[in-house]
Amino acid sequence: IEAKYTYSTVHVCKENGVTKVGRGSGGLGGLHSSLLSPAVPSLCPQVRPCSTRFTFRTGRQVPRLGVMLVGWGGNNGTTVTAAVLANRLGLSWMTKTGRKTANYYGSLLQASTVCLGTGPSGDVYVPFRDLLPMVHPNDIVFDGWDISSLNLAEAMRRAEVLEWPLQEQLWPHMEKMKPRPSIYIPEFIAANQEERADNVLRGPMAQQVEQIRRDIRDFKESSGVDKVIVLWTANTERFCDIVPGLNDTADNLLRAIERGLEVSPSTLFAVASILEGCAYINGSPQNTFVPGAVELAAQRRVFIGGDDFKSGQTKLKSVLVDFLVGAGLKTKSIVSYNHLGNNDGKNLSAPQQFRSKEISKSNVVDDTVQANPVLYGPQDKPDHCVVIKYVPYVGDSKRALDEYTSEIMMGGTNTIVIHNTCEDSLLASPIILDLAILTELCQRISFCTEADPEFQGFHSVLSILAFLCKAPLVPEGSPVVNALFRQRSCIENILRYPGAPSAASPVPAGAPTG
Ligand code: NAI
Ligand code: DG6
Repeated sequence: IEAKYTYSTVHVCKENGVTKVGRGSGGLGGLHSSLLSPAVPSLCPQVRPCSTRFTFRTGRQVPRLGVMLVGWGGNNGTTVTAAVLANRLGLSWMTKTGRKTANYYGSLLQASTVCLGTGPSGDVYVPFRDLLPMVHPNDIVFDGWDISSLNLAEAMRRAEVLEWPLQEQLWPHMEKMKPRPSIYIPEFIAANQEERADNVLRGPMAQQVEQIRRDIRDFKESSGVDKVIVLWTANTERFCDIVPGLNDTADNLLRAIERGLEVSPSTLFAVASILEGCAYINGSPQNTFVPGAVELAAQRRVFIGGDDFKSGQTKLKSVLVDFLVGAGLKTKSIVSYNHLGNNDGKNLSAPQQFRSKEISKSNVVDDTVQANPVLYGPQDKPDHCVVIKYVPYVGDSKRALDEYTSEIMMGGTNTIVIHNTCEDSLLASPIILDLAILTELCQRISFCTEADPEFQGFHSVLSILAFLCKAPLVPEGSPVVNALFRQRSCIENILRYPGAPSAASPVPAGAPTG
């Protein structure tokens, strides 16, 4: 599909002498700065509308997609696998409130719509999934690794997420699935995880990475999938230090692996995936993407994305603070309290792993606050406190309590309190599917501009995934956008314009382009 699109922006030349690329009207959202020209020095303040003519090409051939999950035997890993199977098999099951049927609620691509335009009878909405040819989640083939050896049926029961009548129907399908042995370096996750680590690789670090690469190739061959995407949904790790000579460049990182120096399992998986040419997504908060891993992905032109699924409390925060500050109210304090009783909560009860999550949950309002110098001075930002407590009894049913206090007119205050309860893994699972499907689609999109007529793919750091991530990874020098609806516009526009047929290449009748 070939489509032309004119992206309109406003270049603002500030008095400090730096011209910044402004926001486009209905443009490419958070992706704009990775696609367009960098800052240009200038002396006089001026505002200048500009436009760039893009030509997008999207391959129509939807591949058979394989997704390998690191942490396959965890709550998210088992739940997403079970959900896809249940949808594929068209399962339904009884609960005390009636019969439930498998669905993909919570998936941006499968369960939300886009306004395509206006027709004779008003606005026309289409599902996101119909904008461009993309993988259907029912067709995804799963595989993966876990440090715990339980088969997926046993692991699903351990997770205590799905209703028992559904588990019974899924059991014969899931018990055949067994996680591959994984890389386990105990110091990166909580000590309380050791008891489940009975399925681990041994030997020198470089050999373990080689084994992961062999696993990827083996899965591809044995399952017959065309493409593999690897996604980390294993335990939250502690942050690792960025050390010159160790992980600051691709070469140094590869050398560190050869020498068995300090490299986290999530980074080792990233390196193995990139070397196999497979996109790698990090669903947890830790800094998997050390500079050496980012450089390696750029060198190999492999997509990477992350960090940390944006599922519940943070998703709401990235809407609410955008609303409050956008409405001219000065949010002064945000207190976010969580308690949960699943294995994620158990792992996060250790201080270093909690710290990783605290960082990714806390930075989510920074850009919104910085964007409003009327309310906030350069050093001024809301107090932001994040608490997570482990309460085994509540299992995967996470409770999140939030208090937002804002200064309103003439010294008044406004306090909003929110109580949010739901199964954490049922929020994360559709996000996992969207991350994989969007990433695969991006692998089939290329673009050029009049100034740069050679077709190229998106930047290897896939910032279009920001909607789905708490701490979006963006190309160096690009602004981080946390506000949820700006992030959604980015995806919408990226999908809308490459799918719009141009006069030069009309879409054949019946082509699934929307
Ligand atoms: P979980 O603890 O149930 O699952 C993690 C799995 O990873 C476990 O089965 C564990 O044995 C395995 N594991 C640990 N280290 C491993 C390694 N090196 N290699 C392979 N497997 C390994 O946790 P859950 O609830 O599935 O969450 C997974 C991750 O996703 C966590 O980091 C969590 O913070 C993150 N996350 C979860 C969200 C949610 O809504 N459920 C939202 C945002 C992030
Ligand atoms: C405690 O908050 C556990 C965490 O893993 C979160 O449940 C998870 O990161 C989801 O967080 P949020 O803020 O998107 O609901």
